[in-house]
Amino acid sequence: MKNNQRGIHEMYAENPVTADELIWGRKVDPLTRRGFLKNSGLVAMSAALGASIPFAHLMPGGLIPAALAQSGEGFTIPGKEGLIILNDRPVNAETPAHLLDDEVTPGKYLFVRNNGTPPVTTNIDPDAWALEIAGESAARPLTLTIAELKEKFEHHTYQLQLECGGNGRREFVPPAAGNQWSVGAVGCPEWTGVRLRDVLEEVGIKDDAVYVAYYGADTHASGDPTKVPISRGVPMHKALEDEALIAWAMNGEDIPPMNGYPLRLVISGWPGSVAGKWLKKLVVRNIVHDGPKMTGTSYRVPCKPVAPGSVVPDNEMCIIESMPVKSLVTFPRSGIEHALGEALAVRGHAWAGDNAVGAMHVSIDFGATWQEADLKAPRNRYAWQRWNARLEFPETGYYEIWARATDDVGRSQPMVLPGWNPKGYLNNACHRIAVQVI
Ligand SMILES: Nc1nc2c(c(=O)[nH]1)N[C@H]1C(S)=C(S)[C@@H](COP(=O)(O)O)O[C@H]1N2
Ligand SMILES: [Mo]
Repeated sequence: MKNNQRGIHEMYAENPVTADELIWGRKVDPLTRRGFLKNSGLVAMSAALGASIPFAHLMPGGLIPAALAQSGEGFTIPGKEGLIILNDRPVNAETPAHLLDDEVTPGKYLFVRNNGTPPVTTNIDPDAWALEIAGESAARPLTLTIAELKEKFEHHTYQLQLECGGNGRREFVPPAAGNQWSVGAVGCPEWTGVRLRDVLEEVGIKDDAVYVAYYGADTHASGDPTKVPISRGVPMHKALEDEALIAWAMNGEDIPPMNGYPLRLVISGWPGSVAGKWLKKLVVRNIVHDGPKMTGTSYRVPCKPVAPGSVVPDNEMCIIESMPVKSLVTFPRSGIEHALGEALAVRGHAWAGDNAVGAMHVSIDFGATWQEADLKAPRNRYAWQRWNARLEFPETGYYEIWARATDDVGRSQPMVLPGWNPKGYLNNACHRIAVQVI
């Protein structure tokens, strides 16, 4: 069954329309995505899912059933539990959706995204760790130890979401190179540190400052000491926000080694790549920062929509800023059985980059009708928001629960893939889980 599932994935990744036809005999109009399951296909799909599909006539074409779309085996890496390893050199691991159910993401469940080789931090003295603040637009360059940071500046704690720009990459057609993240390169722990703004004020920001960027203690995967794996930044207005932190603690404890111990930048709402781990140096720049992974196709998307597979010239690529509105179903876990006649309590989180989430809806009929879910306010700006719904099913069979968030300016998650881009960023298509009603 495992190999079989991988086969289905590969086929859907190659071409969802032909996959549909080959596997289920479902003819799909590639333009409208309308597909019609003939009796034999319906029988085959029901057999694969182990139940009849009451809303089969509403099921869109070219979409692998959620019950078959779940990720594979769970692994463990030190300090982490149940994460799915996507790459071991460097280590990249995501969290299955049902392990993201906590209001505040515990360290063991926070995903890991490494661009290079993490530093060895087992023998360091965290208080002596030094952070240098320099750059052509820093008036009085300075080096501060963590002990000095803690002593000199006010401490702040916020719950801040962190999502990799490539979260959801796995669904793009044609596929994009890079870690094939499913839905779990996201989390929302609580971070404690000092405001980046307070430290920058101490250093002095020159009038020509436009960007603040980081360097970490990790090394390039090639082993070449002259190369930097990643060095990204944000414009001044983002760096000066209240919630932009230089943090030494996560959930009241040391930051886990793989998430940046002993010091990291946490800037929320934008791709996680702006949140430098193992923070060694900040630079205040008088130009848009040009470090590794700021240029080319890295964390940049076509400024205007392009056809899937397009080659986009460099000057038509724009740096990703706010992440789009998105949500997860974190309970129940996909694939559960549920008794007919009982309401099913469903819940998850929703977030919207620099915005707040304004509304949350769920569907059990492949998006034909939607029911409004209860949505809580965020604990603070940039914290994800809890949503809850109760669902009733009309008869036994296979269902998918689809979840759709809308941000506070009216933008909703799409039900199919949003704009294709060369590196497969910003996929905020609706999350869906499978439920068997018995
Ligand atoms: N020094 C350093 N900082 C980094 C990275 C890295 O590879 N090195 N990866 C970035 C990316 S792409 C993301 S999505 C987040 C991931 O944070 P996490 O591994 O703590 O989940 O860290 C960012 N900060
Ligand atoms: Mo990322």
